[in-house]
Amino acid sequence: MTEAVSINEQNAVELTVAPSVMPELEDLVDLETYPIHDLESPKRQALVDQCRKELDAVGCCRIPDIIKPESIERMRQEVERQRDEIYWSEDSHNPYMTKEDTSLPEDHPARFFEKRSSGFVNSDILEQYSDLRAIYDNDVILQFVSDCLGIAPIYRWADPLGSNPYSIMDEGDYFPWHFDGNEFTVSILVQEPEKGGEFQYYPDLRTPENENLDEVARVLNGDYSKVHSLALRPGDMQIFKGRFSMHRVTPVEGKTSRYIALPTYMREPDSVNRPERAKQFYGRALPIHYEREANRPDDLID
Ligand SMILES: O=C(O)CCC(=O)C(=O)O
Ligand SMILES: [Fe+2]
Repeated sequence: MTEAVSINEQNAVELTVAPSVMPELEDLVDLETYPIHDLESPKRQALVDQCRKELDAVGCCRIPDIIKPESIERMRQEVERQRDEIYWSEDSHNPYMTKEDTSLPEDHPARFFEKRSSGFVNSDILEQYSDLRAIYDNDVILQFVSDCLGIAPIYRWADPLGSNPYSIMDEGDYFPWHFDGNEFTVSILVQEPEKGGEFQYYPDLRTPENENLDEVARVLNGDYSKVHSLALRPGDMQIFKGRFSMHRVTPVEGKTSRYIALPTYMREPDSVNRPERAKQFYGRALPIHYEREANRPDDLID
């Protein structure tokens, strides 16, 4: 067992000890309410049907209180222990996380830049017996997400930094409008801010065949008539299609930081973030990001 002292810059000093065994599925998920391990269970079938309906209707589904409070608390403590390892960045981004291209018309959405400030605990530094790692590695959960999406097979993302990070936002931090490099994301709020930090998204704004640039530009210019807002609560699990639904997180208000776990999934096993996106989000690009740059999941700008 390793002992770690961590200092939360905004709050108090906390002493917690990293877990010494890998949590099992029943330590992570409320299996009584949600028997996702029992493929024959009518309860599971009803839940999957409900999730599919929600995903079709509003591009996102929410499963309340599926992750056990003890697991949420262990994840919160893991983030606190990792506070010194958080990659913080302040940068300007367009929705595609590409560099400015001045050959494009000025009103092209790729020329719309907003300032982001936030941090990530990248997937490669999760602790050995991390609950987030356990959630991501669990095949029952993978199968469940696949069934909810109605897409099979799906794969865990091959990106070593972005596959299952924690996203961290302190007071005043803002995560601007963007599409993700991966197709599907499960989000699990680990610590709720006092105010703000609201997840907003436009369901299925683009498809692999259609960038829908005019509509993207309308949203960026402030037309939020088709934008949905998600009330995230610690313990809930959301499944959303971040590559196709443009989304953002509004500024966090108050001294309590917003922590969220973000396991991600793909329809194919090999592609990773483009190097530029890896640098902008996670602070560095690794050899794999350059080696696989030509290997894209679709022809979207990114
Ligand atoms: O913090 C969230 O809810 C989502 C963050 C996000 O969109 C991302 O990391 O790509
Ligand atoms: Fe995102």
